[in-house]
Amino acid sequence: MRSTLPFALALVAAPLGAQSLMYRSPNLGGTWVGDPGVVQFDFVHRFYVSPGPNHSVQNFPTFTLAAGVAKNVGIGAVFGTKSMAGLGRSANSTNETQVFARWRAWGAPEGSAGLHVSITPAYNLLAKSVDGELGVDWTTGPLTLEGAARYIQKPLGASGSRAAFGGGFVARVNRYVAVSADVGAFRGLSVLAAWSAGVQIVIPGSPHTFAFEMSNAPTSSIQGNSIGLAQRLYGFEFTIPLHVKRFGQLFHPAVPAAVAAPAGATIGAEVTIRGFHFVTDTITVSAGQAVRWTNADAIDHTVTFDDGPASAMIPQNGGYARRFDQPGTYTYHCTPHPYMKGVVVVK
Ligand SMILES: [Cu+2]
Repeated sequence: MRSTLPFALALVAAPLGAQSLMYRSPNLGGTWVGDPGVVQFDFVHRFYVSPGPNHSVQNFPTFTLAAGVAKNVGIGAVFGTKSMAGLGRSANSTNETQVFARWRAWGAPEGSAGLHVSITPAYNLLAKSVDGELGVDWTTGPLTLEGAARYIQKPLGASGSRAAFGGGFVARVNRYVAVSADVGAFRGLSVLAAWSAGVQIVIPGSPHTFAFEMSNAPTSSIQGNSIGLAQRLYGFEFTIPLHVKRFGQLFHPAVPAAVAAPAGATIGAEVTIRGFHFVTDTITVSAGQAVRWTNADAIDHTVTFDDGPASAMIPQNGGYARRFDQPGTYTYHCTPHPYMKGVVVVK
């Protein structure tokens, strides 16, 4: 094990920082901040089907692109094409862009138990308005309660700064499914409150989350999350974390880093991890020999033995080796994907 330990430590992967809909309802900005090196792309698509003979569909898409730039600090932009912020002095356009920064002032990363507080200063280019949101959420077990206090300098592009408030919850039914709802409204402005309800799912074996949503809010900016339409919109949201490091492989394909055999042992068998499988799921070696695993997937995996020893997260082209001195049957699995299983038989 002497030679595998430093190797394993060197491969401890960065946490899979990702914006997850399991901890945020559709119309609240939440308190998440992407990890440095992760670009977060969220796509909200809502639509309205008009009544009448032609049932024409109006689409209300909002794109969010954000990146972690330091620990607990992110920057980003929100772009919606069917904004109401253009009702004011910017009435010649409905394309709304909001740029923002986000500082997680309190709390551990998203999804952790306890209180989280984020401060989001923003500028709305359509309304020409300096906006901001103080987001708070509290997670305990399957429940996350959320609150938001917003400052909007020029609501809908009109002069006269206003406050807006929002609140909501997410209830996780199990690891993969949650339900949520929220409401947000301006104080002292005669526009409808924004509301939403959603069913969120984690796409198994991926860092992506997906939500089916019902709402009356046309965009997902700070202003958009505070204004409702008279119509009910249906749609979905999809979160896509992009790990910048992975794209480096387009230009500098990683050379397989062969793991040395543990001291005094020879490699008795090789196992490739590919397509969420240990390709040779049962292998046999002699006592005193080692087994070497190599990950051919773009996703990180682990080799975690039921009798204790475990690899760190193994990135693409990375590896792990373990020496077996005692005859027996050693079962193992992948920690992030427990359905990936394998057996080493030592004779
Ligand atoms: Cu895995």
